[in-house]
This record gives sequence, C-alpha cells and structure tokens, in this order.
Amino acid sequence: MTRVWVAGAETLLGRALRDRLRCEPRLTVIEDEPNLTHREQVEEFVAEHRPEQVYLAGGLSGGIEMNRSRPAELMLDNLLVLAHVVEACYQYGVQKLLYLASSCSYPREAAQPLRVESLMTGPLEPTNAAYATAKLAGWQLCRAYRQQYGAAFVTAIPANAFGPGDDFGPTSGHVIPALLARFHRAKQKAEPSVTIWGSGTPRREFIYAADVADACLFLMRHYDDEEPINIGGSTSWSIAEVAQILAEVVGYSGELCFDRSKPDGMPLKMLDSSPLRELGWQPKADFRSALTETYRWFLQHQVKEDPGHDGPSVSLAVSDSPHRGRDRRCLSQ
Ligand code: GFB
Repeated sequence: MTRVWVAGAETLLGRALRDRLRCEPRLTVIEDEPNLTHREQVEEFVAEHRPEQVYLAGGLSGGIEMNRSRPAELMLDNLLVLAHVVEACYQYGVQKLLYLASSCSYPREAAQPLRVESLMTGPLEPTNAAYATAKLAGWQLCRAYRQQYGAAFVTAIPANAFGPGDDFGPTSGHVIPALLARFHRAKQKAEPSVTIWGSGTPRREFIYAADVADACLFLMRHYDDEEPINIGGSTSWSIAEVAQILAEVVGYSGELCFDRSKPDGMPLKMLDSSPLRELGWQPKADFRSALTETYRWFLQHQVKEDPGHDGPSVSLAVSDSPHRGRDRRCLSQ
C-alpha cells in the first residue's frame, strides 16, 4: 500500500483527486489536512503521516474578478503553500510530488495551442499576473529541488477546470460555476435577462475536474521530468457558446446580455496536450454531461446553504435539450 496525500483536498481539483484516489485499491489516502499556510503545521503533519506520494492542489484560486481584486492574497497564499509543502516533502523523503500549476501562467501573447516551451517567454495577462507568477514559482521550485536534490517533483498545467465542489460565488468563482449559479437564480426569480461579463468572444479550453484527477494519477505513474506537462481537454469554446449551453443546462430561457465594461482576460487559452496524448492519456468526460453533473451537485449542495436563494424547492430535472429560441445575445454596452 502506498500512502498518498492530497495537499489542498478542499479545492476543486484536490477534492476530485481525493475521490479518484479512494477508488485505487493499492493506495491509502491520508484524509487529514493541516493549515498549509503554516510552516510548522505542514512539517509536523508530513513528519507524522509520512506520505510517499503527494499531489499539491492547494492554494487560493478564483476567477478573473477575484484575481483582479485580491492579487496580493492570491499570490501570498500560493507562495506560502507551495514553499511549505515542497520543503516538507523533501525533508521527509516523499518519493514523488505532483504540483498543479495553472494555464494562466502562459504569456498572454504566446502562440496557440500553448506549449510548455512558451512559459516565461513574455508578459503575463495583467488580470492574473500575481497569481500566475506564484504558480510559475511553484514550477521553478519543483525544478530546483529536482536539480539540487534529485527530487522527483513534477509539474502539471491543467486547462480551465470545473466540476462538483467548485466555487459558485458570483464574484469569486470561475465562469462556469458563476454562470450556473446566476442562471439558476435568474430562473428561480423569472428574471428576463442574465449578464455575462466581457464580450463573450474569449475562448477557453475547459476540462472536467474528474478528468484532471485521472490525468494526475496517470502522470504520477508515467511522467518524471523537470518540464511541466499540459492537461487539456481538446476543444475550446467561446464564452458566449458556454453561456448558451449553461443556460440550457439550467433551463433558463431569458436573454443573455454581455457587459463589455468587464474584462475579457486572455483572448484564447488552448493547451497543447499532445505530449500527454502520446504518453497514452486522454480525457473521457462529455462537456455537456459534465456541466449537467456539476449543476446537479450545485442543486444538491449549494442551494440550501445559499441565503440568497428564495425558492423552497429545486427541481433536480436538469434540462439537456438543445436551445430552440431566438438569438438571445443582447449587447448591452
Ligand atoms: O473563468 P474565468 O474567470 O477565467 O473567466 P480566466 C473566463 C472568461 O469568462 C473571461 C468571462 O473572459 C470572463 O470575463 N466571464 C463571463 C466570467 N461571465 C463571467 C462570470 O460571471 N464570472 C467569471 N469568472 N468570468 C482565470 C484566472 O482566468 O483562469 C485565474 O484569472 C486562473 O488566475 C483561471 O488561472 C484558470 O481563464 O479568464
């Protein structure tokens, strides 16, 4: 039995990783978690539990607005978490560590699809430069421990992930959970329109958190290099397309209005995942089914805790029917 620890098991990807690892017969998943921003707590935890494999999914993260408004918190939290976990793992002889970085670490103008050779070759997207810099530092720290101590610390870069357990907050969440919650409330209150931030034209490659977790297990077994490796889906969607699909998943039939006063962020983020494909892994989830599953989780877990929710009961019958209406895009700005 191999002892495995997910550092940051309360995050979207940490949660998916723990769920996935629990299905593995030859692994023992360490269920506890110290405060990762406290060096002594992390050190004592690793000394006591002696994990052999570690997935580092911890650190504060959020969508474009959270990155804009809380860059210091995001950067400091991630720097502390990665420094404490990486050092403790080295000190206590962890055999392998997989660090999860972020696709926002690529330069804003990097050639698409994004190849790891482009990392640190140009300026970052300004809306998330602080967080992205911390994520780059994580990669560099893993690389430095490999170079100086021969540690088997690897870095993976997932595309924009979503899934059960995500942050559905209106200003803190990423686009998929934020819009699922917004459409849900608009449907409950029969609001005639929903506002989508930005122009709707940026494109993102989305990946289901369960697929990222599966890829991480695969990489733990089959990848050992100082260069990061991308974990991508394969398709990119415009934000307008995603908003339309989410409205259908929720069953909201009002208008979608695009608020161009809000930032778009990077125009396109699409990962080159051919190295991972060549190793033999590819994602399994169907995008729409994964969105439906995410909405189902939201209905079961979030709505009852949400003081802003005023509907007494919520239907679990999520709509999967293709939208057949007029063009619902209205450009408000
Ligand atoms: O998901 P998101 O915040 O991630 O935004 P990023 C993606 C796109 O969706 C942007 C638009 O063009 C947003 O303007 N969008 C539309 C919305 N409506 C909404 C909404 O209600 N909420 C949000 N959040 N977006 C993040 C980075 O950037 O990507 C993080 O800021 C992290 O650092 C993450 O790396 C993966 O891809 O733009």
